[in-house]
Amino acid sequence: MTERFYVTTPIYYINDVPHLGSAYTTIAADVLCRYQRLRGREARFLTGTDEHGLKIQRAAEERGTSPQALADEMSVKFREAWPLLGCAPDDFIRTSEARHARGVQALWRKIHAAGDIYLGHYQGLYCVGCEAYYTEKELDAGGLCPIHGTPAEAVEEESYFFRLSRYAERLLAFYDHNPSFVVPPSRMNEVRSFVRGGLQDLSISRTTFRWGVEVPDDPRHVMYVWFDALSNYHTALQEPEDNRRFWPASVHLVGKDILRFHAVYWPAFLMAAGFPDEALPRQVLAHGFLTYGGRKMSKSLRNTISPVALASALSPSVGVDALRYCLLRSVSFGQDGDFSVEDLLQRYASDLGNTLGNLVSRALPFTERVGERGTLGPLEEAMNAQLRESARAAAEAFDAHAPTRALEAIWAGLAAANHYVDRATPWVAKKQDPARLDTIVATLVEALDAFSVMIAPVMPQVATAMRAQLGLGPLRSEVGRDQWPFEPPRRAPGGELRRGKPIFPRLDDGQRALVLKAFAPPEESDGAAPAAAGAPAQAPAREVKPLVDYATFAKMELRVGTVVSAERIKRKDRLLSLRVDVGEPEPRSLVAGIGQDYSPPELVGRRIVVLCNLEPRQFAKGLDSHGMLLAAEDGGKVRLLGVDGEVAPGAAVR
Ligand code: ME8
Repeated sequence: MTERFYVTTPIYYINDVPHLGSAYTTIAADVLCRYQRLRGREARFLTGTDEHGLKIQRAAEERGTSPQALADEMSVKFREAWPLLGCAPDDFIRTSEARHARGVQALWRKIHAAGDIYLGHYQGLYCVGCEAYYTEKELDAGGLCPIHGTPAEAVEEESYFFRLSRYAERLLAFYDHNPSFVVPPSRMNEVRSFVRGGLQDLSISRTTFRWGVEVPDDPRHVMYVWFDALSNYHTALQEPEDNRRFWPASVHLVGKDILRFHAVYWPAFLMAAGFPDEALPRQVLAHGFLTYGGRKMSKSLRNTISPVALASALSPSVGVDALRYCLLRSVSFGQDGDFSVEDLLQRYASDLGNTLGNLVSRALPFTERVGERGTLGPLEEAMNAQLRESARAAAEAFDAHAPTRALEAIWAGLAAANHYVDRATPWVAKKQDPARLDTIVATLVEALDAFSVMIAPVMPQVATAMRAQLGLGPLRSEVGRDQWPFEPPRRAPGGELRRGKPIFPRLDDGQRALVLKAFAPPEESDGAAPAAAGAPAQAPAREVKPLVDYATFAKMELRVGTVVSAERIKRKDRLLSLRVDVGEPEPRSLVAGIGQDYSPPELVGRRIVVLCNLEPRQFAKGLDSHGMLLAAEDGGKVRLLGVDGEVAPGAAVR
């Protein structure tokens, strides 16, 4: 039995919606998993959300909500986004789940029992954006975090420490025996020199906030969010059903920003917990950053675009697959690269429309059934030789987790197939030599069958559409059955062909202009500063929610309310406590996170819209909100929804 395959993505922070950067990693993981399944391997793909830590606790406070409520609301956006991008993870883990807490506490206990966790005192600098400790040396001038450009905070508290210093030698020996543990190789060198530079013990618990997994036997402490988060890759295999047969992970896909956590801390934690070297993850693949308009796309910088919105603007039928293709083809996987909508449109028209789509359209108009293949001539042999080479090179590249190279190999084959059509001239054979036409069409049909398999990991929907035109059913993977077309698959004569509409509908100039305008990168204000919370709205991380039926909408009780009183809540800048008349005998108490945009006096007497049947929520002891007012948010600014004209409090809003 061949080895199982287990691929993971980072579990994403939930301080914003999924964007093209997180989609990039998730799509790559999906592609590698689909490829392995086509090769007949039993494969598993894990993603999820990283929900604990100070960053999330603060984000919740700012929004006037609890961390758990924020986590519930945001995690679902990730869970729902991935299928909309053609990704089919087998499991989605949330670090706030009980199954995860059980797993991570068990891991902690093992390391503690081995003597590698001790209680001490931490004093140092911490970037909440990264959830990471920094030394002064690592920070930019002025004590600023090199990634977020914000000041690192001084932290001083009792803390449990992990004896990372004990693992430097074993890690270096492990890297020597497993030189492809980190790829690309340049990143392996970085990791090696970091470890050679000496490892300090790592603070792995905090006492100054509560939003985390409790440390076993010491509930004053919650675990450091990275200890908690990294463990997800193993805890997810334990429950609800036992999937530990997939361990160790074949490849952890990560952005280069979080390489150290995965290539140093994670294997060290596992070593301390008693995992032998053979049971450590096989590979950490650190890919580069996608930039957009020249700057890193990230939630904290807020210059992101919604991949779901972009794909559907490009084409409702094949936009998702086209985006998957373009993300993996345009930027060599592992390197940094700029994403541009121009490039997406260009590749849609040329690589997809003119090369792949056109080959399908050129092969199918001559007959409705596959004819006798007959004897292949030199043109067919040459094309098939290139096809075999493409299949070999693409498999080698996918096996090496190099999807860009795999696509290049497949497109070399497609170019050869188009060249073959030019030279074989089926339109001439149709008039002069029907037997020859049968040979040409059969050869092309077999080649297209092979291409449909090769593109399937990246473009699963296009593969199915192509196969339908070839009269073939969708691909179904099966453990133990290798379907990779190292040899062009044979097609029996008589098989039906069902020529359909072009797979990649052409976009006219107007459609192209619309996509370009809607997804133009934000203008640089001064050429240097990252776009902060108020970034221009041209490229919104617009979230696309699934449709709801009217009955679901009608369950919401929306009413007009008049603000009777408003006051600030001590030590919570953003929160205001309001009493609002919604047509009931007593005004309702509401808590709203609008304190930075409205002062209490300007609210009194204002007519607003209130969701009255939202479950009450407690913000602090004695501070409950019985409903929610509606407001629009744009670039970090909040504006209240109002009512036009005289409307009595309590009037229904529909
Ligand atoms: O770091 N280009 O979560 P995160 C390419 N919770 N990839 C990008 C990207 C960009 N511009 N922006 C984000 C965390 N990514 C932790 C991980 S794992 C145990 C805990 C991708 O939401 C890339 O994979 O900040 C990066 O590593 C990840 O999103 C960071 O996601």
